Amino acid sequence: MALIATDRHILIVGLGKTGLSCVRFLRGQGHDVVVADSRIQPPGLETLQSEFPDVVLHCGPFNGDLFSQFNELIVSPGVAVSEPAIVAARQAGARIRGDIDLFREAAKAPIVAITGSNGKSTVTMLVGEMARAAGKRVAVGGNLGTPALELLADDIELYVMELSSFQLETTERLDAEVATVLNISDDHMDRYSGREEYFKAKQRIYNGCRTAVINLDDPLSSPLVRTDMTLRGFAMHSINPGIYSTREDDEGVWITRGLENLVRADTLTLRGTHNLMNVMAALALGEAVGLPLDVMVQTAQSFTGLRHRCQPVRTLDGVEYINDSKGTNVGASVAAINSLASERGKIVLIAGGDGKGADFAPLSAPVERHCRGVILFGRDAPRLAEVLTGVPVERVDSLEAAVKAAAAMAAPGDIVLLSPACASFDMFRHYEERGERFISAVEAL
Ligand code: UMA
Ligand code: ADP
Repeated sequence: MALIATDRHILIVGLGKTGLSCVRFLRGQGHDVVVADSRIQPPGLETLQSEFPDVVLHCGPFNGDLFSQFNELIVSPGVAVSEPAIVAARQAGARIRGDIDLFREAAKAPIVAITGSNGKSTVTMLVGEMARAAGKRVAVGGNLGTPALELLADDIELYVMELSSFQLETTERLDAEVATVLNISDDHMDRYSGREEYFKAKQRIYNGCRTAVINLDDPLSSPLVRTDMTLRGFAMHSINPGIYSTREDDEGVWITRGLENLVRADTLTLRGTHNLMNVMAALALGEAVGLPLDVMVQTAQSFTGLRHRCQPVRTLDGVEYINDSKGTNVGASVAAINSLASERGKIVLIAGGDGKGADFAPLSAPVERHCRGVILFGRDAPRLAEVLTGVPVERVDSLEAAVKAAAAMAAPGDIVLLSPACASFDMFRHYEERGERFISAVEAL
């Protein structure tokens, strides 16, 4: 396609998955673009050179003088907008935004937008499955893996998007049909100046939304600025007209809608209280885009969840091994421990890695209450040990050694839980690799 003459001088910052998707999209629209990546060998290098040999790429430390020559920067989620070169470009008058803004301008179908500290992927996948089961042509992606711009297609009837705080930071307006902040607990404190900045980034998901789905148990889930949006809610044990909640009777725990019992928790394949919240959120989101309730309930019952999220691996000598490698922050691991705690036995927790600057203190009470002991590994093991003083703690050098130590500590009826409360990047490529290594080590026992 011939390039169009325009007064937009666009710099794409980052050449990972997102950066490449932005090059493809903007070139597809006939725009000239330049790319910058602070890495010497960015992952999209070869693909860019073969697909767009004429696109100029600057690798290596960001340069404020270069950035300031552009009037529009499309910044990848892995790059903070507080980067001095980006700040310089902004001061020189550039518009700073991200791929989600471009996506929103081009998307012709309604958007279901999901953020929160934990549960995003589970809820996104579940809403996607519900929409598919209801016969909708649906595209599912965003932070989940497929960059937003790669989902765009004329025949799509619904977009279901997982959005991270990094993506929302550069999103001016989303105009989602329905949006939610599932919950807020500390994460990515190495990227933000504090909780407030992280929380404000998440809040941007509500900009221009028609309906907001809020977690009534978490005050930080509600929109700070309420325009003329409709509010729908979900909460544990709080029966109220119009909201999704839970109730316990002789038959067990139910998910309810208003006063009506909808589905019994023990008929869901997903385990744990946090997953009841996830199912309630998915039902409320689906309802807001007109998905039939019976189809949504059936889908929720058969939904088995994603790998590495409280995923049962095997039971050996009466001990169940569970892979929660996606438990990459404190809130996630607290939820996993509380959800899996039972009368039958105790939990032996395997934790550690890169804590991303988080405060680990909220782990201490649930660990003391529900854990037989903790096996720590990885970079922030010493910081974790400082707060986990109420139970026996062992330090090891590898995940394999952690699995062996946990097996030795566990008694029949116990659960060995890998839920690291940390990112994996100090020792693994990503959380998936950490989870697969855990599974192999458990299978080798
Ligand atoms: N990077 C540099 N220099 C650059 C650009 C990137 O060092 O110039 C580094 C970043 O710091 C980061 C890595 O490269 O460590 C990848 O960054 P990226 O922006 O190129 O990432 P993409 O490959 O485009 O993938 C991104 C999301 N990654 C991040 O937000 C870090 C993916 O989420 C997402 O699936 C993808 O877009 C498609 O939308 C991953 C993630 O870890 C799964 N997300 C975080 C999380 O879930 O906690 C937010
Ligand atoms: P995200 O995409 O936000 O990281 P996932 O659905 O992948 O969320 O789940 C990641 C981990 O977070 C799970 O393994 C579990 O430990 C925890 N988790 C999931 N849902 C919730 C929730 N609603 N509240 C708290 N923790 C949760």
